[in-house]
Parts: sequence; structure tokens; C-alpha cells
Amino acid sequence: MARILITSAIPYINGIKHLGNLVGSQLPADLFARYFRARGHEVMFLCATDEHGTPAELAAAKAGKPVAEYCAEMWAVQKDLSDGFRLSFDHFGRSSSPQNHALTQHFAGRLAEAGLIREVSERQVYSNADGRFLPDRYIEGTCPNCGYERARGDQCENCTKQLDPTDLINPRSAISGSTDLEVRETKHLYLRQSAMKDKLDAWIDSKKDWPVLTTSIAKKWLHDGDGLQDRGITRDLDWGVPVKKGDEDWPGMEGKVFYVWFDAPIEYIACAAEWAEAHGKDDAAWRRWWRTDEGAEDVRYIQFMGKDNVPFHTLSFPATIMGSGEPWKLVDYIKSFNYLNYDGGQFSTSQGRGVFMDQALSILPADYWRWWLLSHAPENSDSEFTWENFQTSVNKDLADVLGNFVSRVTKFCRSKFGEAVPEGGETGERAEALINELETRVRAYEGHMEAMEVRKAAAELRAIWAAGNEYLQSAAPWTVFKEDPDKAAAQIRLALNLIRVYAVLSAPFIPDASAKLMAAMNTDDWTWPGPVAEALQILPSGHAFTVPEVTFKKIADEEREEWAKRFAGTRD
Ligand code: B3M
Ligand code: ZN
Repeated sequence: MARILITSAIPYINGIKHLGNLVGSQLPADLFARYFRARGHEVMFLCATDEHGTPAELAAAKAGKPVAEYCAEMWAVQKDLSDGFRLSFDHFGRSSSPQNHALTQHFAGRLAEAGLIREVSERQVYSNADGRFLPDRYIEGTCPNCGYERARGDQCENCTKQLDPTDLINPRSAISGSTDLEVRETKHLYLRQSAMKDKLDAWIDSKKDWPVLTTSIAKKWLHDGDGLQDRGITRDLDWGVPVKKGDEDWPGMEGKVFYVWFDAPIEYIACAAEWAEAHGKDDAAWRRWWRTDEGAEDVRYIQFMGKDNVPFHTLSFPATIMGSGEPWKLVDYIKSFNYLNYDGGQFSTSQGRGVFMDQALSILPADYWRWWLLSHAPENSDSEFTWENFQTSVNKDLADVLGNFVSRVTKFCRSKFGEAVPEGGETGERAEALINELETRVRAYEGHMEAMEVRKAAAELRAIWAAGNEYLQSAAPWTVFKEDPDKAAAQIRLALNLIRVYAVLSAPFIPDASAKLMAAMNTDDWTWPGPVAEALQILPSGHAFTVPEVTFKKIADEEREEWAKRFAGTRD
């Protein structure tokens, strides 16, 4: 059995995530964490909130709360929603943790010792009234391009032109509104990624099995234009990891913090340390996942993320790890995703457009969303959520195919043979054909899961459900019963066993429904099916079961129309 480390991109703390965020990282990561656990592997599945940076400071200010308090509250909200979606993290950490502070400072110290950090003098806007340097987004003024009066120092929201703070007409501080601003000289740290370009290039080249989406983005950053650029890793903010070299102060860096994208991926490591602390374990317990000199040499590490995060994970974070000169685990496989669009446009957090995690759970249970999102994951291209498509998929796949099979089998058995697996004779040729088909399909399903092909796996699972339905339809035990009750009983025994197999196979996609099916079959035997013929004999004759309540309820046209209307605008 293998040891598999899985991390999902860590969601920004500022606000509730939409379904596009969910399907781009956390949800597929959960799918495979569940699958690999079900196959008996030892899995460590980590996620956290990404709490630093300007957006967190701004969101806290908007909420009228100290940023630490805001982050603590939002962490709890996000944790609750990830539980609601049944995301089975071993730990949901926080990038503001003491562990991440220490590790981030440690890495910076190592990189400095290796000569991979350079200090750069920059001219930056200082606000006398606020007593601080202002990041670009904290400066507002009139756009030189379109005259919009609330343009930000990095970009004009109105005409989308990229700006420098010094381009703004009548610049003012977005914090205090003060116009008492001046340009001052200040120092920042840059990570010398350019010095590691060849090493990174060779490393990417060695990853022959990576999705094209992942490698093409990495290659573009390595080779387009002037090639890989050094990256500023410090910022003038109050909230963040203070700039230090390990435990030591960094002269000239007083009052500065590390850039959020420097400390966020380090949280993947820190999160394991948080996990150990939360479970009263020692350092060795988490380091065996992360240090190749302390047990992690045979760990397989898989990352999940949206495509916009790929450059940081293929280049910046590996540069941090390689540059440290220490044996930290590098990622083995990066699964990246395109975007999910919403009803003819984009999901947008800033505009509140689309369905957000809390809203989704307020109208339907997690499994409905999990099934739709995963079976329509934006894997090879962008995909689109529409309410029609959602309704069709839920009603057909979940209610008509899976739900209907379960309900027909259990109800028929109850009425003819009682609530126990019946004894019976031969099932006949149709059953043999079914078993052969399932044998092929279950192995194909495993293959797609191992290859982390989300849509193909979903399609195969759907076909596995459909095969059961077709069997039932053609075997027609309700007709057979009239002439050969023994044969009908055998058919139903097989079908009841198939329900248990469905629960096992479906659990990575729809864990709640699977647990319900398992409970109805009155067993806790989650053994993954080996040869299908054997798996279909686990529930013996005489084994009691119950008829589950409706597993999936159909979405009515009126509901669909109501939701489409309710979620058409923007959330407040
Ligand atoms: N928080 C961006 C995002 O959620 C960022 C990911 C960090 S992963 C280390 O898309
Ligand atoms: Zn403008």
C-alpha cells in the first residue's frame, strides 16, 4: 500500500467560495483522497485558508473588524462549509498559524544563505497620515485613461487599464483618504527564480505524465518573453509573516511582511505540522510526509488547483523548495483545472455572481452538487453550469438511474420475499452478461481514477449504475416471479448485492448517499470489489435489509425556474 499526500489550493480567506472555486481544487482533491483511502492507501489530505495579503486586509476593513478577528471568523465559516460539502481533509489549517510563520521565515533564511535572494531598492508611495507605505491597491485616484475617479493603483476597474500608482491623477490613500502622499525609496526582497530556471526547466521536462494544461503554463512562464523573472517576495503590510531570516531580524526589512504567494504554498507543509499538533503527535509524525530524509521518499504527492495557480506551483514554490537545499518533498503530480462558467458568464466573487457554497447547500444536499460538479469538471476545457443541465443530470443520473434501481429492487424484494436477502436458484445468462460487463467497467473505473481523469471516471460510474438498471429491465424478476419464483429470488439477491457494490464504488463521488445505501443494506462492509462475481456474494441469503427512503429527489421545473431567478443577480 502506498502513502499519498494530497493538497488542494488553499482558498483565500476573504469571503465564501463559489462552486467554480470548489470544483477547481478542493472537490476533485477530495474525490481522490476518498478513492485512495478506499483502496487501502495511507492518505494525508490537507487544505487551509490563505489568510494574508491585501484582499484579507481590505475585507476585514470593510467588515469593520481587526484582521485577525475577521480571519478567525471566516476560517470557521469556511470550515463549516467544507464539512457541509463533505470535504474529508485530515486537517483544515490556517496560513496565519505559528507553524507557517516559522517555516516561512526558515525558508527565507535558507534561500538567503544560498544567495537566492536579492535586495532591490524601489520607489514607493508613502502616506504620511497613515504612517506606512501603501501597496498599489491601497492608492486611489482618477484614471488617466478614462477619467474614472475611483481607479486603483494597480488597475482601473472601469476601463481595465493596468496602472502604476504614479499614473493616477489626484492620488489618495484608500485607507484614510489622505492626499499627503510622497514617493520614497524602500527596499524589497526578490527571489532569484531566474537563477533556477534551468533546474526548473529540467524538472518540468522530467514530468512526462503531467496534464498538458499544467506543463504548458509552466513552459510559457519559463520561455515566453524574457523568460522566468525574479519575484518580489515582500510587501508593506501589517498583516502577514514578518520578514525574518529564520529567527533573526533582517536589517532594512522592519515593518515588512512576506508576500502572500510566498507563504501560502509553505502552508501545505505547515498544515501537516498543525495536524500533528491538533492530534497530539510529535514532529516525526508530520515530517514523514514532507522530508525525504525522514520517511517521505516513498510518498506520492499530488496537488490540485485552478489553472491560474499553476505558475506558483510549478515554478515559485519548487524554486523555494529546491533553493532551500534541504530534502523537502517536491510535488509528483499537478492536476490543474480550467474554469467553470455560470449561465453564460463567469462566476465572480467580487460581483457576487453565481452560486456560492452556502447558497448551494441551502437548497440541496452536498451529493447533488458533488455529482454535477465532478461529472462536469472543467478538465480539458472550460465548462458551464446551467440550471437546465443541472436539473437533467440530477434527475437522470441520480434519480432515474441510481435511485430508481435501488428503490425498485428493495421494494420488490420486500413485497415478494420480505426484508431479507432471498434464497434462490440460478440467475441465468443475463446475470452472467451483467457480471462480465461490470467486471470490465469496474476495472476501467479504477483505471480512470488512478489516472485522475474525473469526467471519465464519472461517466464510467454512471455506466455501471445503468448496467444494473438494464439488467433489471431485461431480467424482469416481477414477470419471472410468476413462473419461477426461485429464479426471481436469485436475481434479486444479486441486485441487492449490487446495491452494496454501488455504495462502495460511488462513495468518492456521493459519500452521503453511499452511506445511506450501506445502512439500508445493513452492513458496514466497505470492501472494494475485487472480482465482481465474488463481490456480488457478500450479502448472504437471510441477511436483513431495509428499504431506504428516496435516495435522490427529482428537481421540478418550478424549482429550477425559481433558483435560476434567485441566483441570476448578484448576492448582497
Ligand atoms: N489562495 C488562490 C486561489 O484560491 C490562492 C491559492 C493559494 S495555493 C497555495 O485561487
Ligand atoms: Zn480607466
